[in-house]
Amino acid sequence: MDKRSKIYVAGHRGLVGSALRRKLESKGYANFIFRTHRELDLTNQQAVNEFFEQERPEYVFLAAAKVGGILANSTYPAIFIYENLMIEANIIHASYKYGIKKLLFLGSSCIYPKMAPQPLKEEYLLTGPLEETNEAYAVAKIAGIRLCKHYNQQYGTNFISVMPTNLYGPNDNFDLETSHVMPALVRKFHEAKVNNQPEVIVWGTGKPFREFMHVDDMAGACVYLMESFNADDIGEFVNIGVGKDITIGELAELIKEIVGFEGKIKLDTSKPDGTPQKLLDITKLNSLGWKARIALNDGIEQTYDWYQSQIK
Ligand code: GFB
Repeated sequence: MDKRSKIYVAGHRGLVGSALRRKLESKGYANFIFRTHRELDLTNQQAVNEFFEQERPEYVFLAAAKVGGILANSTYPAIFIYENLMIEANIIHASYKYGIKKLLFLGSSCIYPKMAPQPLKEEYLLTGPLEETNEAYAVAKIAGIRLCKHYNQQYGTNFISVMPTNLYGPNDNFDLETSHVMPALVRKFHEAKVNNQPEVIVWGTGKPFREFMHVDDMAGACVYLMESFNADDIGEFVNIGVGKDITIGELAELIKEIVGFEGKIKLDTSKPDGTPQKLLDITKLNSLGWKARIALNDGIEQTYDWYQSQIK
């Protein structure tokens, strides 16, 4: 990529897409194409083809996806599998058809088997059954990885896939029913503090482990990989994580402290735990020369500041 390259960031208003935009702009890239959901329905093949024909992007960051936390994933599996399959298939096929130079596809750490050994190495893909609460989303993301792999294989395209761990940061979804745990707990502890509530409800047993990465680190890794490597250098895909995880109980304690809530934490064990652990093995990423920089504590503080700035 050079600074004048025409870059399409699909999903530029979401958590990952907005971070990619910030990162690319800060590095001096200036020739972007963006479309809001309303302007372009990515599940519509004809609309996607017309958009590529008209705009002819050179580089594509495929950060558009139907995403959500554990409850949304398990409540709306048909929507999660359908929308994600359509978005991926349409953009990846159009990227091939209109001869783009390179594409980066974002998967998710939930693609790995539920009971795979930890940390999760890239080669564990498709070696066992998936976690039930997000199987629909995971199957769609696995299809995306394989679309990239097989288009590269058959058509000689240059489509890279990355598997991020659980991400958080500005522009996340803070809706309590559909969000991931990090934004949900930031909001719950904040509201409990300002309303002087005695307790905050945390779903599940608090025992599952999760690995959290600030989305600015994620965007840094994606831009670094797009600038420096081709699909042949990377292999089928590369994990993007920080190499450390904590339990949901520990996360709740940490957010409680950062927000300054003084009440109690109450577990709601009627809610699902999801997968017990999904710590990524980041040996490959490190060997490609990249490491995360943002400490969890600092990332949560920054996210909490951002959240407060939005609700004023
Ligand atoms: O982040 P999360 O919704 O999704 O939940 P996953 C992580 C853990 O936090 C689960 C617990 O054990 C939840 O039960 N948790 C505790 C909460 N309190 C809350 C709360 O208030 N809200 C939420 N949402 N969780 C997702 C997948 O799995 O990971 C997606 O659903 C995606 O497909 C994403 O892959 C990265 O980490 O379990």
